Amino acid sequence: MLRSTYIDETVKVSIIGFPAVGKTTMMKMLAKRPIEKKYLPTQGFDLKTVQFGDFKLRIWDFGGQKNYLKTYLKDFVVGSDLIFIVTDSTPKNVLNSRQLIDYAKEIMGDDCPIIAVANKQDLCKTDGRMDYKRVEDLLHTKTLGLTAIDPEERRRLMKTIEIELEKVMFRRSMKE
Ligand SMILES: Nc1nc2c(ncn2[C@@H]2O[C@H](COP(=O)(O)OP(=O)(O)OP(=O)(O)O)[C@@H](O)[C@H]2O)c(=O)[nH]1
Ligand SMILES: [Mg+2]
Repeated sequence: MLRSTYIDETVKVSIIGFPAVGKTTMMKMLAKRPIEKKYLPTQGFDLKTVQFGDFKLRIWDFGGQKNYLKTYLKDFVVGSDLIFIVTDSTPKNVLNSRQLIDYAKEIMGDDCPIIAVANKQDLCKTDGRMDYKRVEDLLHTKTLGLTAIDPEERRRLMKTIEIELEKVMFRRSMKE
């Protein structure tokens, strides 16, 4: 487990993506909340705190509808230490998600790692969704394959966060 020099060092994690790709489901997985399969679109954004070793992860789950992305993204993504861009792994959604990656980069510069999530990997075999490697090739961004409705996958997601946190801590120590 990654340790910090500070107790409860706070890290801001933003989860961004178009509607119904699985952002809230991913947030629930992280927060170890029961996963509800019924789709309830997030209005605005939702915020949860998850303790992870010495770290407090402040997780921002942004509603994917256009008006919310427009209204909230610019002001509230600022200060992120790590950004997840979630896709549902369909070709159309993945290609559209490029603009979100560009937008996040525009807001954050090179200061903040951006990880793409190829979600709904459970559906790859049935409906032509792309595997995470293909998504990674299209997005030119480090990509994690995920099935957010499967709580067994939490450990893998946390491992990715842990690796990124090491980089965040390194960057912070350089700034001190
Ligand atoms: N099969 C499958 N369904 C998933 C997966 N992840 C999420 N879903 C389903 O996709 C639907 C939308 O999930 P949400 O997490 O609410 O989507 P969202 O990205 O938060 O949507 P907005 O809040 O509208 O932006 C729900 O019915 C989830 O159960 C997955 O990995 N596989
Ligand atoms: Mg949501």
